[in-house]
Amino acid sequence: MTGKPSGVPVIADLGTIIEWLDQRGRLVRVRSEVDPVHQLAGVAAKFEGGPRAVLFEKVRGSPFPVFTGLYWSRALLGELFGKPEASLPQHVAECIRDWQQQPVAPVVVRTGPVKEVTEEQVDLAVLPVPTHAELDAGPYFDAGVVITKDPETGIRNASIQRFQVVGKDRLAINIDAGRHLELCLAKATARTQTLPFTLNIGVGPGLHFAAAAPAEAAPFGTDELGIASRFHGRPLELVASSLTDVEMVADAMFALECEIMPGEVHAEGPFAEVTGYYATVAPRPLVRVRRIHRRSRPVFQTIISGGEVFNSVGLLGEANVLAMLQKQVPGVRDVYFSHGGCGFYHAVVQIAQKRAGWAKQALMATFAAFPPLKMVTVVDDDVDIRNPGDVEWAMATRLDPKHGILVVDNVFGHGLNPTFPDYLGSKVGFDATRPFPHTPNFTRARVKPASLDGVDIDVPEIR
Ligand SMILES: Cc1cc2nc3c(=O)[nH]c(=O)nc-3n(C[C@H](O)[C@H](O)[C@H](O)COP(=O)(O)O)c2cc1C
Ligand SMILES: [Mn+2]
Repeated sequence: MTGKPSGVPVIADLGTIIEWLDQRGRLVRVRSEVDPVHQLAGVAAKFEGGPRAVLFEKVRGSPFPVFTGLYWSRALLGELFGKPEASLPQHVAECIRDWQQQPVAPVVVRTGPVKEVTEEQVDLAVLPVPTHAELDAGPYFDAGVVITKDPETGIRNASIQRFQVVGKDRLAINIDAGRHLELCLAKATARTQTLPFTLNIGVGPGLHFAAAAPAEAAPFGTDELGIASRFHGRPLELVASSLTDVEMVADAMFALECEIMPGEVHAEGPFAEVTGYYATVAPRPLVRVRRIHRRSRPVFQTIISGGEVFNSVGLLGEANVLAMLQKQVPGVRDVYFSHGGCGFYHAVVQIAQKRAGWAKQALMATFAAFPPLKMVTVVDDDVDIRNPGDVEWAMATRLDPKHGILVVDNVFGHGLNPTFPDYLGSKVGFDATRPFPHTPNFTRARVKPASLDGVDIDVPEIR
């Protein structure tokens, strides 16, 4: 990788991250040429969830390599951030809290690696944009950070959206209900203006997490790029665009200068989503790509829907729930968004109850802290919230279905979840904690821990 910024913390720059992974045996290198249509995703799927990310060195039809898998293992993420994996939500919550209390604004610098090359003409076909799942409508950008500005106030917003390639310089974008990008687009439309934005591809997890920070943590009107500054320990660097006043990320691998044309739409979908289902086909906003900037030897980043999204949207959701609960509900210890729950539909909350009724209080506060959640299960502090078997044990032995289940009807949820057509459905909370005060019949049986030091044991091979 040329153009590597010097003195930048590892997590700030994808090029440095790829070298770091390589040195530690955490990078699978696919040296043979792969087809970006289906084959790339099929090979990546073999490594999904494992301790290594994957670099595809040769991708048919493009001179640029493709990288995937940075987020599919919490063990890998924990090592990258230098934190035990179970403490990641707490670490993320602390960085966001520090940013809320003392924002560190990004700085605009004169130039950066992303400006090494500006393509003469916009032709999206030169980029190695993969087509992942069998029924996906075509190639998709799904790992780029969208930076735009509120057309009224000029305050920046950052987010991640999926984009289907629908022409040489055209994309169709999916903006879920309630996103800040939707608000910015509505404001631009009201002024009969286009909405300019930059699509920054190939960035580090500090910026990725900043963009994925939910609205509950980073309300509209705050420049959430500052969260990346907190993760990096120094201000995030941006560079000016050539066509509009919306900046690009100085250390990105690629930055596309784009605009959304108000009122213009194009069929978008199907696309294999994080739910394990295909997103529906519908007319969605059309985007014009006006200019492509890149490093001289860039790496394109893609995300296979699944574990990578569980550990980005999900981890950020966990961090927000944890921060809210620790303020509002005494005794809350930990939160986990289970992967069986698509990473952000089912929260498991651990509480050391101090008083009867607080487990239900935790249920309600959790739903309020992260609207996409559909299910919340609250367990005691002797239950391992990251072990689905242990959580089921608590439900099987401690949940009183008559009094411990809370159902809320007609409530806003995540539109990608097929049980929330048009973003409306029902949610369920399970209080799987012991009755308070605890009685001996709910004391968990345990064997006394024993040491194997100095014990002569013969464990045979199984034949
Ligand atoms: C890999 C990935 C893909 C995502 N795809 C979309 C998408 O297609 N549409 C969308 O509205 N949100 C998507 N999200 C979620 C938003 O980026 C996220 O909720 C973000 O906080 C929205 O920004 P906002 O709070 O400024 O509205 C995606 C998140 C990730 C991590
Ligand atoms: Mn926002």
